[in-house]
Amino acid sequence: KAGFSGTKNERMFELMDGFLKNDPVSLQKDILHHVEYTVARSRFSFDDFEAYQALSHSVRDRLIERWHDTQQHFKKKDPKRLYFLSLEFLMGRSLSNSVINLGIKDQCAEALSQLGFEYEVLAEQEGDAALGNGGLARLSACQMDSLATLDFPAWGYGLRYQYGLFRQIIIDGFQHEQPDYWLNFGNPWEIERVHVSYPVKFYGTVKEEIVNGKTSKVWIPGETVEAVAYDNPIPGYGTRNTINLRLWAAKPSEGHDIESYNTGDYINNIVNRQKAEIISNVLYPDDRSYQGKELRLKQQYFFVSASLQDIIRRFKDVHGNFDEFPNKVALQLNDTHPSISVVELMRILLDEEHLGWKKAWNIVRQVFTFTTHTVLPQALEKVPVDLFESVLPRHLEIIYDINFAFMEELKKKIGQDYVRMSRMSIVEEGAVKNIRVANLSVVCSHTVNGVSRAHSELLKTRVFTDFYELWPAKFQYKTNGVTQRRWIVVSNPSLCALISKWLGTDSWIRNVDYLTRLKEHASNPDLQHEWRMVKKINKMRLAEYIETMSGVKVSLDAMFDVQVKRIHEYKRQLLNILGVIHRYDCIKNMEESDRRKVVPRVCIIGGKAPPGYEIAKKIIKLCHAVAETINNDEDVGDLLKLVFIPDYNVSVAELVIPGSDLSQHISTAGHEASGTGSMKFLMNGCLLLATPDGSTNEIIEEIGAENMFIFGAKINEVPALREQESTVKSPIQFARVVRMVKDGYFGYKDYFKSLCDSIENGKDFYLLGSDFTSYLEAQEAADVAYVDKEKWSKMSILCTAGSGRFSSDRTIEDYAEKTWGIQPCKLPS
Ligand code: Z2T
Repeated sequence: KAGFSGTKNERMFELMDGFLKNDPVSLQKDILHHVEYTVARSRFSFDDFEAYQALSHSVRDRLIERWHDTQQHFKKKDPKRLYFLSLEFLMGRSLSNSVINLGIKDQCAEALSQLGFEYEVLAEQEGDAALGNGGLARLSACQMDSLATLDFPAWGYGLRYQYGLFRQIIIDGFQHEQPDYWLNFGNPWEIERVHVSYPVKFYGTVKEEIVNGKTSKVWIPGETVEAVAYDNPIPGYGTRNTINLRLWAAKPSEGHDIESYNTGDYINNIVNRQKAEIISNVLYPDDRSYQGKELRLKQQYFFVSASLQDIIRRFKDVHGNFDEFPNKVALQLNDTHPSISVVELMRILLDEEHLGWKKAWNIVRQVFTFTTHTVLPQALEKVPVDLFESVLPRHLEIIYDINFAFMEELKKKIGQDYVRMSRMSIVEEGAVKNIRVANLSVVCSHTVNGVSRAHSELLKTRVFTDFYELWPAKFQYKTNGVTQRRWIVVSNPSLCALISKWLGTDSWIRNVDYLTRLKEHASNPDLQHEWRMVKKINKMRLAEYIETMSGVKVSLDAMFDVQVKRIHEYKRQLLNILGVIHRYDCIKNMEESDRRKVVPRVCIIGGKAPPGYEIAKKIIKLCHAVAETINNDEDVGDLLKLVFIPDYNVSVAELVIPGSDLSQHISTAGHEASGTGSMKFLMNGCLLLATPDGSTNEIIEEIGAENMFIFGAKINEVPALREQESTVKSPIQFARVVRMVKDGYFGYKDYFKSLCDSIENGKDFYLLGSDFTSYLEAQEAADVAYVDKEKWSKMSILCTAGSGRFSSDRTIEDYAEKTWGIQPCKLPS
């Protein structure tokens, strides 16, 4: 007998002796406990991976404690909550991030070293959670970190893909795609909630029914799939607040078609039902082209439907009707991908809650906020009406009703301007009728955000001009930011320590404004010296990695010049490669004696091409072909190297960015909505070589153009340049390097023909030719600056010092105040 006679809760409190402790001995006990009972290995024999698992479970336990307290606290306070809906989250590794945010890294390292393990080695055992493509998805991850750190009552919702973004392998210089089996070795960072699940309906028909004397629509589905929740705790830094990222997985649904089991074909029935899981199988890897695929639409609706059911259940636990809904719920649409949720919420309010149209519509328009991430027309989702009708018949009806109401409203404001009305319509008429998802999102959201000032201008003047004229106040922007926790503290511990030492505080990790105080020391020779030492350490790490990955030995004295991001024509990796060819050509044609004056360079390119994007794949092959020639040319030696880093992802970025001297962000002006890579490089003291696109102009304002290498046409010059493009001859050096590729100097002459054609006079849509001369000038300016070590160090320090505005903390504070209307809800410590 336990010898206790109180209530159940009293007994619980008595048994609980506080939270898990974070001293090394307690951590060791926990690790060994998990080795034995979770990993089920003997404590006398477990390897690095098993140690990683045991450590992760120990860290996870601490996350769960905080998660419980945070959710309990939110429930008690019932604040307005933000629900962040995104089809993509690029979380990367969780262990390294969690130990930093929990503040237990040193304790973990000490605990492990006595057990014969090295923390850094274990952290590298973890594979990336790559449930996203690129900038948009990593932005979601950075924003979740800021939401947690700033104590906002927020939840993220997304899809738990069985396979994340494909793995890129390079064979003979060509990209091949392989599935990302990220769940095969288990995932200690998620908590499966077998009891949190909702049915999601597809297909079928719509019927009318009389309910309480009113006609009501009833959707009779043709298929039902179950959505099961997986919770991923997101810890804040320097706070106990730990928020939730809830990802949905598709499972066959039980009980909905008992009938089909009685047909006798038991085996086939099971096999068919298993197909439900396809919905959450795989992430679409084409980061900005939408071909109206049925599976994609089903993915979108699946996660939206489950999330809204979850959100409404939580709301109804506390509230008896929907009057308070807009005061308690903010729904953030991360691009158009989750936009079907506006229609789904309408459907729930109309068909299930039986609210009148006016009341429902009024609620919907108060809760949604929409952020768009692009200006590229091919990225604007359009869903064929036929597809919609088959998959979501009731939703199509509602879209028509929404559009009707919108058109009536429009007529009142602008009169009978049918041309303009047809431009603004949610339904696109034509040979194939389409739903314009972007228009739907703009009409139904109370705020439309761009991701940089320049992007917002383009939205107003080019993409949503008609809407801007109608509702100018709806259009805002929140310049993107990245989290300094992951991009300095986790990925660059040496720089982190150096910054804190010189500022005399580590407050900048929570309040990035402190970073500006580095400016006062930018010319201090001692700081400059230590700054260079840190860079050297990071360059050594990177050089080692390059050697193991590509076999190329690189000199640490060379300037590491890096372009890492998804491969796209508009991002102009081709411009970079042609610049490298030019540099190579110059070195080849130089007198021996002049070669001594050349500033040595290691040019590094990395990124994945969308699997179906042929030109992008050719750019990767060209990079390898050029590298092959240059790296094996004895005339060149250490003066120039070109390396391609395969399978670029978040954890590779954590290694590459701190080790770079210079980074390139060279999109044709007017194409990169914001760009966030540049901000990570900036934080790590890497100088930027960039076009005045996306967020770059705002970066110039913080850092000063004199501390950057800016070149190329401006956004407003691009349209005219494009017009003239066929009549203006491209510069002679440009023609020369293109000729070299065309003539087969790097082999694969026929294969590269179409690539060369794509930048030929008259077809050079992204204006490589027109920007080439100023690109080379900017590169030369970088060479000159690099030789002057003191000057370069000062510029580098000023980059970090001025990077504070590009913290996602600033972005999130801004969203919270101006778009979502939410307040912090901090756990008492
Ligand atoms: C993406 O990563 C971005 C835009 C997209 O438009 C799609 C994807 Cl997958 C639909 C990027 C932008 O290209 C980049 O400029 C921006 O910084 C990033 O989103 C985050 O806003």
